Amino acid sequence: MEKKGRIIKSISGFYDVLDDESHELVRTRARGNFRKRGIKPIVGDFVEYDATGDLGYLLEILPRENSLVRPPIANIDQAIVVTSSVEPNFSSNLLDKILVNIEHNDIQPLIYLTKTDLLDENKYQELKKIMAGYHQAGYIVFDDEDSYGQEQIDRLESTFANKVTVFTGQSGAGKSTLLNHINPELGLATAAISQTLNRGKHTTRQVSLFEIADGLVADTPGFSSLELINIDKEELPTLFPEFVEYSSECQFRGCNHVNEPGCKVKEMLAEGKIMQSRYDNYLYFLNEINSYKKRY
Ligand SMILES: Nc1nc2c(ncn2[C@@H]2O[C@H](COP(=O)(O)OP(=O)(O)OP(=O)(O)O)[C@@H](O)[C@H]2O)c(=O)[nH]1
Ligand SMILES: [Mg+2]
Ligand SMILES: [Zn+2]
Repeated sequence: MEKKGRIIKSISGFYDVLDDESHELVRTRARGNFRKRGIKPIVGDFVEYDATGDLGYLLEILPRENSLVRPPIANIDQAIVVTSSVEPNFSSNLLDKILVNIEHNDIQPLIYLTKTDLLDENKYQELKKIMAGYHQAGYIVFDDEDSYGQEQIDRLESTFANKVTVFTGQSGAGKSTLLNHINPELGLATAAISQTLNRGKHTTRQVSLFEIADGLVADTPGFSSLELINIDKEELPTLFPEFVEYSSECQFRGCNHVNEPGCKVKEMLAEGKIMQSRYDNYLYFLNEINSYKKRY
């Protein structure tokens, strides 16, 4: 009998489907015809499946609204960008790159700062100023001095209802730790970062979705570095929300905000309304995109 549901876990060729109606978890396999058609089911996919025997079979993957490659997950509404203040050290370049990739996929990013307990008061205030810049740029920011204080956790959880939320960010940033604070029963594995490399140990190995606060939430494997995937130089300025806010007032339509006269974005930069670090990273990414072009 044909049923509908959503893949919430994928392990070595099996897909666990949460049934739309019964709300039960059904283990399924993909039929060979998926491979022939070049389709690989991923977590988050809405599917039609057949569940007559012990093991169900996926029949159809419904069209995806969006999908990420790293981690492989589909139909995502928002991403919590877990960002450590130290260990690994805060990098505005990496944060902006993550944000750009998320914006490119039409997913709403939220910034969550961790490990503030490892900062002295001056360093925390410095970072707090930077976070205020992100807030002004249009992002929702969680940057309390107590990274896992109940009030902030509650505020984060209140954004989950009726959405799929992914936790993303650098390995070792604290994604699994944050999820364990949200629900201690998850008991997700966490591990201290390598002190010699100042890098996480890639503790989380697979994507799975949990039902939390009336939504679905995914822990994902962290990364050490990131590329700008499928983003061209015309799209890049549209992935900085604060540039978009002013670009209609640039003298030239399609202004790249680099050398054009009458550029409102550069004017706002000069006035301190746009963060210098964001603009610098924008130029840096433009360069990077140009160098990809030469390589391929
Ligand atoms: N002092 C301190 N340590 C933290 C904080 N958050 C996380 N940690 C520690 O940082 C280390 C890495 O945390 P994880 O939760 O494993 O990081 P992750 O982002 O899930 O890493 P991957 O699974 O590798 O992507 C663990 O030892 C945590 O205990 C924090 O706010 N303060
Ligand atoms: Mg983890
Ligand atoms: Zn401009």
